Amino acid sequence: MADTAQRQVEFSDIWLKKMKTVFHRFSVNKDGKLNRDAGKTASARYISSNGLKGDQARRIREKWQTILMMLTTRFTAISEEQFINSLKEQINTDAFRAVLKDVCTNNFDLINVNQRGNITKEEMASWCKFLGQDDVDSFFEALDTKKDGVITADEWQQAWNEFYFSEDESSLYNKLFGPLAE
Ligand SMILES: [Ca+2]
Repeated sequence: MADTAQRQVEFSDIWLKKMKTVFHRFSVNKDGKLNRDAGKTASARYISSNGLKGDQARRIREKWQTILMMLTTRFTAISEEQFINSLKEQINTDAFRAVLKDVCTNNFDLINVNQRGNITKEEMASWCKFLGQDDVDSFFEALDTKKDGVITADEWQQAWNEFYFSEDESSLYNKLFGPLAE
């Protein structure tokens, strides 16, 4: 498990499904595109469901925009096909892995609404709601590998590495972005 980040991705069916899932989870506007508008819609939804105001709301909006810009790389709007092709081109490069690490950090920061360093179960429940992930308890338990009741940045990074680089069909992390797309 420790060497996932070094593994070469071979674009298996399970991997393609996972990447499609990411696209569908973030392209919330249902226009078939991932773009900044999708970021605005998603952040508005997230801010409202967390009841955030002022600086907290502003921070969340900025995080969403950062994540969306990183996910769409050089495009302003990206289709599912472009998204998958762009991932195939880049996933096995060191440059992409560095960017992905940044996206992961931004995502951790986004979920960590209360900014206390670790993600609590309550914070994760909000994120699960966004993902359409019903079983918060088992999701949280799978992520909390050190079993201390919070998700640390390391645990989150580990989950992202497994999700993006593992092609194991039975990995606990396959549902990191919610139920898998078909
Ligand atoms: Ca933990």
